[in-house]
Amino acid sequence: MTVSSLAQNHPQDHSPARVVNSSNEWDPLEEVIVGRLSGGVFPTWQESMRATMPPESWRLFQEKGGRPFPQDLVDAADEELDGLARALEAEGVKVVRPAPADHAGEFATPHWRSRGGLYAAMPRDYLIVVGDTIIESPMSWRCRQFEGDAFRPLLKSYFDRGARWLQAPRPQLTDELFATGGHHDRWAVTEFEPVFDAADFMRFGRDIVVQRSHVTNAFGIRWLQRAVGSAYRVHTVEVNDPHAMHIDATLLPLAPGKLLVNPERYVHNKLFDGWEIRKAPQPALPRDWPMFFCSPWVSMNMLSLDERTVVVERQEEPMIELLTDWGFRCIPVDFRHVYTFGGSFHCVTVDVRRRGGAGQYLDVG
Ligand code: DAV
Repeated sequence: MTVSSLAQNHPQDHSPARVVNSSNEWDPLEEVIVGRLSGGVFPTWQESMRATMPPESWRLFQEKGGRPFPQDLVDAADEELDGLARALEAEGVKVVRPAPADHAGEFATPHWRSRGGLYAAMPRDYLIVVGDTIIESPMSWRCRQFEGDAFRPLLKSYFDRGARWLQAPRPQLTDELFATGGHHDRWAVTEFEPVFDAADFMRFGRDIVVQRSHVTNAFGIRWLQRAVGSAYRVHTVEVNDPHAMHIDATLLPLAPGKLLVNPERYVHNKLFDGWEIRKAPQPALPRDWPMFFCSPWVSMNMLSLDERTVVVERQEEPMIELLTDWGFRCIPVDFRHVYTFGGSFHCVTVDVRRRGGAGQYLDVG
């Protein structure tokens, strides 16, 4: 590639080190956002949640929407989030956090109202970095409509320092979007308007893999493809997950050629021809652990610091064994109390900057 074609690719780039720069899940991590749980409230119920949330949570959300989570659980999870931040800093990674916020405020649009927001604990659900661009998602849970506010100071600061900053069209989230009441054959969202959660996408350099889910429709996937442009190619993959919401407890690339998969959900795909695929071990979490939002498979929801180093939950011993055997160095961090709120290390982070560019890693024929 000539110098002039590089310049055309990045006309806005005035300095060699871009403040936002990440195209995959494994290049050396330099800066990361770590979420925060304090001020979080139970989500306000909407019918489309039935498709993804554990049945024990349905009544809880219906009754407690907008009210604070139990303080002792919040404190325990926030302590673990602080512990993750310290572990990352000890590895030389710059950690930034959203400011503490109160998510209890009611809000309404001309079409619907929500008893409150949710939290700023899972920035991966909301933000995706593609190259030098950071994108805010059009999330389909009404209670999450203003979740991005907690991250605005960070986004403005990245913009000031040269990042490209996009927000997907604000979704209306009217009833037309939701295919509930037995009228949907597969997904809880229709094609009324573009919606997605950023966590349904997984980045492999110039190729981005996405799953359709109960929060991500084909319209949303088309929007993201056009927003990132032809330098990137978005591939929709099939997964075996009737409750699909977020791809990062289904497949996780840990290094070029090394893909960790959920043995219950992964469906063979020729995109990964030439990759070594290993199955995640059964999660080690006790069956009676409170899980408001997700399955115990967040055991495989991990964060890579580089091609050899993975942050892993301290008590997931079978996972630590598998990773060590596969040649990785494990950084064990306590995180079970965060699991309760719907995610682990990948969900609670956004890798803002990794050292490296957008290579080609997948077999796209
Ligand atoms: O396994 O319930 C969790 C993914 C969270 N981002 C699951 C999906």
